[in-house]
Amino acid sequence: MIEFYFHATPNSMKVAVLLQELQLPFTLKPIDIFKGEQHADAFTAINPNAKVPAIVDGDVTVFDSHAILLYLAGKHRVFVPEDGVAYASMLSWLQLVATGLSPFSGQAIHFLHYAPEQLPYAINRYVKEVARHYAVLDERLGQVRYLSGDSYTIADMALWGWAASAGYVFGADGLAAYPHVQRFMDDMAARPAVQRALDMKAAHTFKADLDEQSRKAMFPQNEDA
Ligand SMILES: N[C@@H](CCC(=O)N[C@@H](CS)C(=O)NCC(=O)O)C(=O)O
Repeated sequence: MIEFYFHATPNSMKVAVLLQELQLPFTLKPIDIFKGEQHADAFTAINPNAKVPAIVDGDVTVFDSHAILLYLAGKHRVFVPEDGVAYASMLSWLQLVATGLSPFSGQAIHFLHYAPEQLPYAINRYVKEVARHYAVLDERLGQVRYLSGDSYTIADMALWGWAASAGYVFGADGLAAYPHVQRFMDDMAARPAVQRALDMKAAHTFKADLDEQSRKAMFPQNEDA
């Protein structure tokens, strides 16, 4: 049975949706990154980069959310278009989320909510880059139902993971400036697998205080500053 190493974070939630869509049995292995559990030897043996998500599928270990999406969808031959043109499109959007939306959103949230001091330059840089990525995604989703065109793929699950947390970047306005992304999110919310993933998240309580223990665990580079 698949072991799913997870925290209630956008990158883990991408994988949670795929596992729920596949309806495969899996064992949930919560890793509380606020408590530093990502640095335990047992977990770094699975992901040497000490971050969630990761999975163990029999004798196969996969870490990094998009590697897991590609591995599971490829293995089960679903949520990946067979047509070459649509497949290339899916890869392009998947990677835009992997290398653009995901890290810029993560850094925007860091500088807005977690950094020990408010740095206007960093906040402006990252929030504007997140906004720019959403503008690109909004234009695309104004033309097609799903990122790769007509079919629902792992690229959509990847987008959902971060777009569900857009409020942490844009505040109360959320995705209001991106109506096509909002339409996409409404479609996603209607999927039973997405609701099951959200129920799974709600059923697990993780440490919430960003205290000294959490800062040391997640931002060890600040210890040297
Ligand atoms: N590129 C990785 C990023 C994973 C990542 O940043 N995970 C965060 C949670 S969303 C984490 O584990 N943070 C703990 C830490 O940095 O110590 C992926 O897509 O899986």
